[in-house]
Amino acid sequence: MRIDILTLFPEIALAPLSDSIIQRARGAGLVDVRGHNLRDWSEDKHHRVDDSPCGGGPGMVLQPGPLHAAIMALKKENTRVILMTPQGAPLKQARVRELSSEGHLLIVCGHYEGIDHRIVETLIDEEVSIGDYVLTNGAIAAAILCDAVIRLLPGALGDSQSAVEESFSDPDLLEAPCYTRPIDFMGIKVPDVLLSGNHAKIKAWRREKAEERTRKNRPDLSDHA
Ligand code: 6GU
Repeated sequence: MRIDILTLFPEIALAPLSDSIIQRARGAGLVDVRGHNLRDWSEDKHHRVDDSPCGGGPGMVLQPGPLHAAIMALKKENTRVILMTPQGAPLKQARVRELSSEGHLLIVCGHYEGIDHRIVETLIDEEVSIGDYVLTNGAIAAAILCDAVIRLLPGALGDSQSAVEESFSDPDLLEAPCYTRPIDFMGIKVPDVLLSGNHAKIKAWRREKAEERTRKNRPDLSDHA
């Protein structure tokens, strides 16, 4: 897979992808990730890429010229062009899984108030948000999307089971609590059932705890009452 990230802050987007599991996946050649600075496509002598919003209001808007030139230079025949924006569709694991089988992603990062909408209409395939809160910088959101996609590439995870098992799990149910040694930590014991060796009982216990946790932390997910 190839991923290009177009942003005013390539180093912010790439920093979280330069260590640990993701760096290992990059080193193994599973993915080629590159950052590009939008300012490199500015025709302005001060490398300007933004201007004030038409109709008034606060903040600045990324101008269409540099974005158009950059996207046209970076996109190929098979490219999926994604805009990171809090106005996008909320990212879900199912979509991450679909994106992980694309050949080429071009991730465009919004900044300030957003990007000129003529670019959204003509060159962007989909707008993606990583959640209902506002970040200063779409490059942070781009790094998160990349991490989620790259860990699903075959061979990225050390224990290849992790991604497989997860892909069969219920998207409307959180995972059960987990424990490890020591069995007694500061007087708090690991639940006996997990030490019982009774796999049917363990499975039932995990289901019950998963539903309990989902009710508490994600009442918006389907009803586990
Ligand atoms: Cl994709 N960008 C920014 N700037 N803020 C966000 C976001 C994206 N998703 C949620 N908040």
